[in-house]
Amino acid sequence: MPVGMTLTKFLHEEQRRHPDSSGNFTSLFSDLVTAAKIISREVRKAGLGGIIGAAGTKNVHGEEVQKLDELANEMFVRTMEHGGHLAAMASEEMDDIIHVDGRYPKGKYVLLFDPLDGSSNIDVNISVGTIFSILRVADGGNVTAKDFLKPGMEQVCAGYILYGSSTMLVYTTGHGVHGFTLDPSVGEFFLSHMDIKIPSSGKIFSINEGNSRHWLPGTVQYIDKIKSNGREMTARYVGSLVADFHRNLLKGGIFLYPADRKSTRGKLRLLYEANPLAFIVEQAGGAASTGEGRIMEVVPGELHQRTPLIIGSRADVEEAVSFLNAPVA
Ligand code: AHM
Ligand code: MG
Repeated sequence: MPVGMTLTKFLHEEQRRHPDSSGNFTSLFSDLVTAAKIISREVRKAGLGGIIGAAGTKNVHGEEVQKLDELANEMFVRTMEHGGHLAAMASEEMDDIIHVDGRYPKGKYVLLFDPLDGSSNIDVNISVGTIFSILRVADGGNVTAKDFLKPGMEQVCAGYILYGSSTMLVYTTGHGVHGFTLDPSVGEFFLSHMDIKIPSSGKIFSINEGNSRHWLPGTVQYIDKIKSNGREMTARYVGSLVADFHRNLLKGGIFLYPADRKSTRGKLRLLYEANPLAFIVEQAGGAASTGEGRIMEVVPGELHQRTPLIIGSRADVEEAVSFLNAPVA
């Protein structure tokens, strides 16, 4: 792996290697990296700024406090809107799509994002992250919510920024998955994980067992099986999808937020969470399923659609899906 390879340099080299990736895209991605650095800075000082608590409270200066997830949302929009490469955005935090302000030129991409995934973990200093997905649109001047309702296979780029023990950016444009770590003293992301491949199976399973009373029989049988078949599985569940996913991507294993009797369509959002992570995991050699089919092939019906998500090492996902689909005995 090349030493001292910055994300900016890597993006330019990728652009040269893959003639299908345009300069516009590289420039859009650079804006995104800037947004990532700004949010990372805010997350790092959240405990000092008094911005971890509920919105509507006042900080020591008597100013209105914004919750960190709302702040991250606003910073993402503000940093991205004037670059000239986006036609519109959609955020997990906002009901409707966000049109690029008329003062700025419109581009041919749309950006979907979850500004701060795992927001229930912010107050307790556990890793959170930003997840993003980029689609190309035919007519940037005339974008509607329908332009966002594309199956995951149409993503041109997806990634996440994890604000963990270090800040990492992991992304794919369909040419493998690469990870970069922010060196805060230099203010640059450096290549730290080149061409990430997820192990074909792993020992980790991640599921909220507190929901077990709502589970469908297939989920019960699958979890019973992996706990008792001598494979020495270990449970890990942080409750920030992006953190649980990242760990399993590097170590191998499976994450499940299946449909159950309480959340009949699952909990996680197809466009902001499942699709981008599905693109990444497939590029890393893994798999992502709704329990019935490939996540990347689901045709969305609405912006904030939920989906069951079973994602991780390919063999583990295939095994889980065979249980979830099994006829009830
Ligand atoms: P959020 O986007 O509002 O933070 O919600 C999504 C989060 C995921 O990060 C995480 O995997 C999941 O919700 C945890 O849900 P639960 O607490 O039901 O296990
Ligand atoms: Mg989320």
